[in-house]
Amino acid sequence: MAFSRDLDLNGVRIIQGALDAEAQINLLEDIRGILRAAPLFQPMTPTGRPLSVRMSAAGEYGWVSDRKGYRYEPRHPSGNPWPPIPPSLFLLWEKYSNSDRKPECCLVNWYAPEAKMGLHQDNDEADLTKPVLSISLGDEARFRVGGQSRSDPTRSVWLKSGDIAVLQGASRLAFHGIDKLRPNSSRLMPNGGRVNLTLRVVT
Ligand code: MD6
Ligand code: FE
Repeated sequence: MAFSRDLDLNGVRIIQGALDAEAQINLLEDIRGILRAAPLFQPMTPTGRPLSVRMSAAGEYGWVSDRKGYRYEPRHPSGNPWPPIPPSLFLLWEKYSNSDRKPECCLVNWYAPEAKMGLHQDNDEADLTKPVLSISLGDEARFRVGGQSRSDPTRSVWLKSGDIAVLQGASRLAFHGIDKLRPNSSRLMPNGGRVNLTLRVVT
């Protein structure tokens, strides 16, 4: 907390060092709790290709992708409701989101060392004036941000464990993605990899 630093990447606010080592360890325990109730699954594009990240969620809604398309669902593919969003994450939302509404989804993205995420916009939510807050844990990842058109120029930054990014205002609809991970760059998780959490207002 003491040595955080703010950065602007094409309108995305990046708070480097938002979570200290202890907060990261505690948050990882919270995530393990979520994944016990709602195990990671492998999303598919509507054309049937697997995404390289594995996903789960907490909250009233989780984001899923399969042959039927991309959407929010009130249940895990198992049929069970998603577990609740842990209190620690509501606190981070209050601190960094400047939003009068609470998040209804905490999407959990798990990256194996070779996983990445192509440039995309997050626009499946009903109210695009509400921010999306993203928290990174584990191995460093190169995060790329452009503008509201796919062809707009992009800039990138390496997100480290404990960094937070906030897509808000004009950057809420910015194209963004993860180019690649830097393997073995964090000792938070024994076998490496990366977890990204995104908190969203869905309805
Ligand atoms: C990631 N992040 O950091 C991918 N989406 O693994 C996202 O796709 C993202 O960082 C919406 C808002 C913030 C994000
Ligand atoms: Fe996204």
